[in-house]
Amino acid sequence: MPVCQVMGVVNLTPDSFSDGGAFLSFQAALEHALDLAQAGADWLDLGAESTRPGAEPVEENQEIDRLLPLVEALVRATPVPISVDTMKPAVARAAIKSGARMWNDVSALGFDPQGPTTAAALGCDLVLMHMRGEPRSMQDNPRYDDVVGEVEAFLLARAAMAQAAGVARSRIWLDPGIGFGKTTEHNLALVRALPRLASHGYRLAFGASRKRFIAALDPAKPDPGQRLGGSIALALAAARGGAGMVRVHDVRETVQALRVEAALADGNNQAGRKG
Ligand code: HH2
Repeated sequence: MPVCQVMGVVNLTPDSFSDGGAFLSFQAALEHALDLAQAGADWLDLGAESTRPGAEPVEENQEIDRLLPLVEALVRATPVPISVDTMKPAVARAAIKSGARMWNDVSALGFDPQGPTTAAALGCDLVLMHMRGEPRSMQDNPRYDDVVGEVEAFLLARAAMAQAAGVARSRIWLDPGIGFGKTTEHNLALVRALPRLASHGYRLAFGASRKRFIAALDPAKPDPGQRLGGSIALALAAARGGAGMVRVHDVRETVQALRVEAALADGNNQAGRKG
């Protein structure tokens, strides 16, 4: 099985759905990020604007003020590369200048017309994620005729747009955007379709950790902190489906699950993941 990297989520937001407010202070966020690095994260994804359904937008300067001290401190404190989860080119630029190595854009360069040229100039890795609508309203009755075909066409079009602006194909990751304007059935269809999405030669990123549709599939309707089982099941399904990276909150447990999966798949427990 090919290597599936693990990206640890670090939210510097007061209102993220699973850990909102917990890591708002600089010190708490730094310690949390270093814990995730210690736990085996291949990437640390720092976000200062929540994208959960219904979330309110954050001003550009506020996002930069929240993020930059943490990017700078982490670049000094750990060799694990930093990703910045933002829709704003100016925020991505500031973070990359401070040492971050990936722009994770849930708007797939759709938020600001400067997005494609900024991404090309930065030369960093770039995650293009599918979202239907915008966070404030995206879960209001999302509809598709063919969710897999529409998400696939959108992602390929955004990748082509990025490449036309000068982003190297090898830098691009595509992400189906689990939970972003999708019902449980849509999410399940996209997980099943990962091999098809991976067939275009772009690397695939995938994020389902602790998301609401896990609770929708469990009669106990657990809170976000109690969705580890479903999160791991989805991370394994993603790895099997060809994802090159899973974005998760529970890094240690996910790394362990992926190691076991890789050992089973390859008959050699060094083959699937490093270490
Ligand atoms: N999901 C969230 C945020 N960013 N980025 C990518 N590439 N893929 C995802 O699935 C994805 C993402 C939502 O999760 P979280 O950051 O925990 O919550 P919030 O958006 O409330 O900060």
